[in-house]
Amino acid sequence: MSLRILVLGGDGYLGWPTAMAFSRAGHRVAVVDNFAKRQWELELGVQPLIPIRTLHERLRAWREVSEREIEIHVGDLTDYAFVEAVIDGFQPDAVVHYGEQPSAPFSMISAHHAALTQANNVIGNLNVLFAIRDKAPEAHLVKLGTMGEYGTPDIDIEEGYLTVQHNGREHTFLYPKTPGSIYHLSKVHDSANIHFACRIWGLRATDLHQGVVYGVETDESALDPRLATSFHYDEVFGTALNRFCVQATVGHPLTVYGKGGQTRGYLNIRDTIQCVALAVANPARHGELLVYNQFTEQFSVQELAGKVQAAGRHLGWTVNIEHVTNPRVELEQHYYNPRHEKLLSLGLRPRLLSDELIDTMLAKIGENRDRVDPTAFVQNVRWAPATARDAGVEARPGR
Ligand code: USQ
Repeated sequence: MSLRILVLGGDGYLGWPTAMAFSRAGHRVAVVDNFAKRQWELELGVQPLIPIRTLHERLRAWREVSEREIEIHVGDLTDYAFVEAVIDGFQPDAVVHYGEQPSAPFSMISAHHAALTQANNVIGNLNVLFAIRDKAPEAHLVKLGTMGEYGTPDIDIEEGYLTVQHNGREHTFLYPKTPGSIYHLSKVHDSANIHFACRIWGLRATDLHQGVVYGVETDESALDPRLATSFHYDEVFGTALNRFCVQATVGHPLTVYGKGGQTRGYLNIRDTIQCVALAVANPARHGELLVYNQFTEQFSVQELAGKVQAAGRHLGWTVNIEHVTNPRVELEQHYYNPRHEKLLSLGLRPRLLSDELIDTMLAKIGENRDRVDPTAFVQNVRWAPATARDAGVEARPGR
């Protein structure tokens, strides 16, 4: 069945390949973006590894390659009139919402960047909720949240909810959140607002608590160089494995923060596309908020660096691992046991991180090695002044 799918943040690392995948699968797709991310890249002086065409050029290339059309709406999600007009006009069956400031370090640069992140993300998401309520109440919201909303609690992490027994009674709550950055907090606020919209207005939504994504290309982006997606390796927008692969390629030591025991859930960019497609194909009912933990396997940072080091050595490269001072405030050794069964039960077939997969990434990155700017690896964003970091605030529970 062909659906009408609106992809918010359709110019981004994940939004653009998602739009192409839905279009290729025969759905009618429209993308929304205001190119804010491109502006933030200019502000910080960083660029994606592979040259990225303008969105209009990519849409023309997509039309040529696939003989399919993707609609475009340029505007800001924090502008309610714009959001309402797009949702009213397109009447989506599903709204896939990636349209947020996506970087934890970016949100920690200054008060301005923190406020920008929370205002952009929280207000944009609120506008989407109101516009769905008033103009397309049948639409299913598929929202990209993050595993980082949970933080690293000392108990198992459930998928979205936790049932609490208290004084002989029992209630199921959204799982308690202890996020580690202002960015991750913005997603916690989003989750609470989405939960509210489902409980009070009867909206239908799926909140995907996604882990750290890696990978350079998808089936669709690989069809033509003009369709490449925005792959970052800088400290602010690059994620761990992507950064390590680029660092290995240019002979820069792998920047493991602190002890490297920080463990997170990871998934391949192709699995992001698969998970979002599964969420769209299995919509929530009215009044229901489905929450899935969207990752396929977990690694410590040190384990990841070790895998990249081994792959590099296999190619005859010298790859050193450097334990640099952790710019973040986070536990470097901790319990981590998040469940992630729901997407598997919907049919997710994970593409796990194999040596071949790292080799493929290294080869693709190698084609663009001349474009790597090593000064982008370290941008000195600090989570807290040294005095506050030394106080060990992350580990201390309240009284
Ligand atoms: N890390 C290093 N060295 C580096 C970069 C990162 O040791 O050079 C460590 C970090 O300290 C952290 C872990 O690797 O412990 C992951 O960091 P990351 O930068 O790959 O990911 P993170 O900041 O958590 O954010 C990314 C995406 C974000 C998404 C999130 C999913 O940028 O949009 O929400 O992954 S999750 O981590 O599950 O919250």
